[in-house]
Amino acid sequence: MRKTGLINLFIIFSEEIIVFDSCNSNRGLFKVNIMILGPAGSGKSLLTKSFSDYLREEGYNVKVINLDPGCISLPYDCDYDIRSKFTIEEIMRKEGLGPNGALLKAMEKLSKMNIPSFNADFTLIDAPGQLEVFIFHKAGPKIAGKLKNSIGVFIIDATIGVKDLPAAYLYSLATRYRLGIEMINVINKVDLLEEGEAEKVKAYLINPASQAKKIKPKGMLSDIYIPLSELLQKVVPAQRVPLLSAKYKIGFSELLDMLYEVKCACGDLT
Ligand SMILES: Nc1nc2c(ncn2[C@@H]2O[C@H](COP(=O)(O)OP(=O)(O)OP(=O)(O)O)[C@@H](O)[C@H]2O)c(=O)[nH]1
Ligand SMILES: [Mg+2]
Repeated sequence: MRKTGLINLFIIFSEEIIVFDSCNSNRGLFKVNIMILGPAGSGKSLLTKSFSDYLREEGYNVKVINLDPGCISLPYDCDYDIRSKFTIEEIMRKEGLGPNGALLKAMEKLSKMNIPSFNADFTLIDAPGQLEVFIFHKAGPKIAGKLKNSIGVFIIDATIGVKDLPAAYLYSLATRYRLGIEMINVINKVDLLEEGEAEKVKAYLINPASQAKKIKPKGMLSDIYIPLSELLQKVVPAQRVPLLSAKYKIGFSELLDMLYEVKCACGDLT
């Protein structure tokens, strides 16, 4: 049963049918691309699987795209898989390249291709495993630019710990800056944290400057931790941060709410 589906309006523009769902509640989300981004191993593929399952259980029409040409297996069935065009292994073999050279080549190829656009409420896009190659290569912004109406979900691995959060946060900022898309930061793998630790992580991300003073970092870190946290406070928009577990499907309704809020641009994300 769709969570908020009270009224559906069908509006026909030329060949396209646009469905506005429950227009009385700001939940008219339609045809949104969700790019699942994050460092290697942060849980992009598992989140793609479990969040797409969750959305389907909520009654949404969901499609899934895999843009990672380097993976061997995936935990979900996809509607479009870049590996049907090329894989890292193939490029390495055919072009005599090492893994990183093949990755660069793959990103170039990807930037020249058309990525399908589905008529679905949500299209989840599992980004390449080596995020740094994707975002720092010129292909990354090109690929993101092809995807209309997209929102990034940037995964921070909960196990990084509060002291190292500024580094993860900077990575998310760099990704947002390079790809030029709206971004929601999420913390994944909260099931692995001790009680109380998840709340500390969340408090830092919402209010880095004041939390940094409580953490009292030592050594070289102390010189940069507080100024860096103050800078983050200035440049990162105040936003609440869903605590997720892709493994146990925790925090998904908060993430869904935030996606709606970003899309309708009228929500308050704090
Ligand atoms: N405990 C726990 N493990 C998780 C969670 N999410 C992902 N994992 C595990 O983390 C590992 C990496 O998950 P993936 O989904 O492959 O991560 P990824 O970001 O797609 O990895 P690459 O594509 O290789 O960069 C796997 O062993 C997952 O089972 C979570 O919420 N909790
Ligand atoms: Mg993956």
